Amino acid sequence: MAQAKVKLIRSLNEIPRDEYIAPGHTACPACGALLAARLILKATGPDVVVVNPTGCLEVTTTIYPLTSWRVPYIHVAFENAGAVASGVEAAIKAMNTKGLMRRSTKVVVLAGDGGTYDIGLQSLSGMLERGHGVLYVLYDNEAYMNTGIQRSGGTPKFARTTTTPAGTVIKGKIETKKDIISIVIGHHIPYAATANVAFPIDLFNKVRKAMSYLNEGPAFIHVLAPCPPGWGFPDEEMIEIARLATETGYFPLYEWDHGKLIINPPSDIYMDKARRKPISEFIKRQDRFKHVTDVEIKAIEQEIENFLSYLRRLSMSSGVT
Ligand SMILES: Cc1ncc(C[n+]2csc(CCOP(=O)(O)OP(=O)(O)O)c2C)c(N)n1
Ligand SMILES: [Mg+2]
Repeated sequence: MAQAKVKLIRSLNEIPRDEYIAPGHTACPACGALLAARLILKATGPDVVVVNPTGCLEVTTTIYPLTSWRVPYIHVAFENAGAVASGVEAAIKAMNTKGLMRRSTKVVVLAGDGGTYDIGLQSLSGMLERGHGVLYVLYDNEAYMNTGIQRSGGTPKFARTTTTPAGTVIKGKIETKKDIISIVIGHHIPYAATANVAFPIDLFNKVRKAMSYLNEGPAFIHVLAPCPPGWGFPDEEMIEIARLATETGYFPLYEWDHGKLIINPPSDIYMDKARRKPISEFIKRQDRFKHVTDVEIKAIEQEIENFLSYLRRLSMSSGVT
């Protein structure tokens, strides 16, 4: 297994103070997506080209004629972030080969769940299949937030959105959240991981690690980015809610590093049901789950149990490639 060639950090003080997204953007207070993007760019540093499909992160940072981006930035259509990122990466390679530039500029996609689970999935798959050395970050606020909270393939079961109302016929979304990491690792890329804005050291280190692997191929990071207006909780509770997502097993932290699945702290201790917080602590604090009763809570609990045991099996059976 290739080892990450980077120094990993252990404390918040080691996260650089540099900001590559300028203030003055119009993101909501406590926007998980904006925080994710800030942290990610602190880890990549400025020698990157950001590719960002339409969504909240884009509309709040690029209001004509202004921009908050202090790094080169391309806004792309909803469906083609993977294709555009592939082109930019190939162009950088070609220009270096032809002696037109001598830089190791990296390409980073920052895409929402709608742009990744659903409409951009085809171009993401093409990018992964062709093996472009691009870091693709999915910031997951679990719905199409920018257009007013419609369900996506990343919306969890039972969540109420404007297209999955909760009433007498259905209780929010009927389908289960897509397992995007399993789809991604099906492309046998060097690195894929989950991360959460409430665990910034883990997130920072995963970005650094992913960047160090880009000479071998693509890397993918799935970041949970809660949305206070979309999920329905007070702004000041954003980090607490994000932390509960991991502490209840709802959003486990793990990484797929060269064919081996590793369950990261603190999720390793939450594999044990007795040490996990009850899922109701996460669910009951959000308006999108207001209609949920003990019956649905039991079903969610069972889904978590099933997914964690799948992860456990994968971590035991996965080997070194
Ligand atoms: C092809 C296409 N279909 C629909 C839209 C309208 N649209 C713009 S942003 C958006 C929602 C984006 O959702 P997501 O990717 O989850 O990002 P978020 O807004 O949640 O950050 C939609 C549906 C569009 N711009 N292009
Ligand atoms: Mg979204």
